[in-house]
Amino acid sequence: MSKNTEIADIFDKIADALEFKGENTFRINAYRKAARILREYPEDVEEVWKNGKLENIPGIGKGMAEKIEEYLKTGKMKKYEEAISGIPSELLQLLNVPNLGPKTLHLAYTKLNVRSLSELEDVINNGKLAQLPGMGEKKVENIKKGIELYKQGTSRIPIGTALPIVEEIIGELKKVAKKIEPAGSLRRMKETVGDIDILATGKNHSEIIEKFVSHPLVKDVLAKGETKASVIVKEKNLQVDLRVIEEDCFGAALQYFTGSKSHNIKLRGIAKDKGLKISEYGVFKGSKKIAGKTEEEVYEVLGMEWIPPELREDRGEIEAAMEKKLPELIEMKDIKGDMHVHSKYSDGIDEIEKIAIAAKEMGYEYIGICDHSKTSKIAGGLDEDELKRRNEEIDKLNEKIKGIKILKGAEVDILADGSLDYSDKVLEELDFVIGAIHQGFKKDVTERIKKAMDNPYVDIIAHPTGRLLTGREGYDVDIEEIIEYAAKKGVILEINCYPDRLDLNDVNILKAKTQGVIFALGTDAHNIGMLKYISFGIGIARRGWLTKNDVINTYSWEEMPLRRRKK
Ligand code: DGT
Ligand code: CA
Ligand code: CA
Repeated sequence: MSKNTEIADIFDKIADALEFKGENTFRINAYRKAARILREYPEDVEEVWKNGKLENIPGIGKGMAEKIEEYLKTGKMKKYEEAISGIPSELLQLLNVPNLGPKTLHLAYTKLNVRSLSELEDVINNGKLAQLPGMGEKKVENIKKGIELYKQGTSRIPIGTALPIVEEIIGELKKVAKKIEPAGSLRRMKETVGDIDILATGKNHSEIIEKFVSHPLVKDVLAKGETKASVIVKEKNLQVDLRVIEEDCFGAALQYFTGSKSHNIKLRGIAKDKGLKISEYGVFKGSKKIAGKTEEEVYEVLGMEWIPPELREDRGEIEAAMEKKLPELIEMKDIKGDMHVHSKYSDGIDEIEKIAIAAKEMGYEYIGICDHSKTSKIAGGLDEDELKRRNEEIDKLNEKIKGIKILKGAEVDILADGSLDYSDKVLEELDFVIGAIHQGFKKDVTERIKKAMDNPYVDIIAHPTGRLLTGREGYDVDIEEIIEYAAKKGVILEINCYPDRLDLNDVNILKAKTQGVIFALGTDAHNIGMLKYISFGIGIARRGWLTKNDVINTYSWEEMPLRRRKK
């Protein structure tokens, strides 16, 4: 784990502890903000400190810089020890349970002596929690839901966390393996993964296995045999399984271990109907092997087109492959720009110029700068004057930098009554507008989003469900109603590519596509390093069966089918 993450975790724990103790929100937010900045900062904080430049990190003031320095020097932080003193360690973890606030947790701790998840579940089941002042059945029901989410969230890992780990391991194994591929849910680009499955071929099996179990990321070796090994890596206790396969059945093994299980079960049925047998070793007619070296030939002997891994969920892909009617899925090379990037004007780290140059280097034609609007104060939202200044800067930069168009966008808050945070006149001056819920997650969200969609200047709705893969349940929103209304009004729905969000998800994307909705990919990048998150969005889009035409980022700016142009 990098020092950035390590210190960010400590700041977050301080914030948790202060929250639990009921201290002032201003101080709590200061730690949360510092944690977020460190987590997202592209450079190694230890290096920055060594160069004496800690206070140059935007948003890190003197007080926080001192605490960071103290930790880097001594491995300790006094403020942290002080904040957590007197609180049982497992208790603070529980603040990550959705729908369980610090006040309720404090009450459960002081009145019912709850110190752990299992004790919390006990007082829910025996009805004692519901009897506490201010609690009641409904609140407890919500906490119970939160616990379920929490349990899922802690056992599965977002693909954004898993993929870099896998790439590091595979990079190392490439030195000794002839072929090496990730399989399982990771290859299918599922938003979270339970464990990682890697397949390899090569002459010297034991050399590959040795290299794997002795990788610097490995914490524990669970099993080590001649063709298979399982390890736990340091970060997030993720389990990684490696199988070394004979080359002539690599395709069959890759197909088998990519799954999904339901996809495989259906294939097996189809094979059987044809008098064939399919296994991880190949496809067999009697005792004769008729396919197995490549995945393509496995699908071919079953009478199908090769199916992209992202589709293998038994959602109709097998039927489509038999009729040779699989969609031509969107790819990275189709993407002409990113529609959701924050600049230094709001809570991003980088100057617009730097973002534009980075986007150009990625081969983009345009980049949509979307800063927050004025009501999002903690996120540095812009008032009308600041927005005007930012727009003027964009105009100047567009003169100056050739080969990339910078778009004047905004991520505009949808307020409590469903109105937008800027007047129509201000919205009209922008190139495009993303409407977003950032407050009142449980209050009339469906109605508010629909009302926002009535405004002709709202082109896109940001992260439509608001869920976070690391634990937040999302808004109280009827997503089906939103999808239907978006289709009716011609509003674009965002696929937010930020790895904690991936919102809309695959299932909702497919639902929306079926109703004729189109989509916008936006990384929600807060620094240029995050522009690469676009690949997670493409993965989810492919899982939602999207083709090039379904996504506005594949159009040139002039031809982009924005709603404001169709009036
Ligand atoms: P995960 O790890 O929970 O994110 O999901 P997967 O899909 O990676 O599942 P995993 O790691 O349990 O197994 C990897 C693949 O192996 C799975 O996608 C399909 C295949 N597989 C596992 N168990 C079975 C099974 O009982 N029958 C069949 N046909 N395939 C299986
Ligand atoms: Ca797996
Ligand atoms: Ca596995």
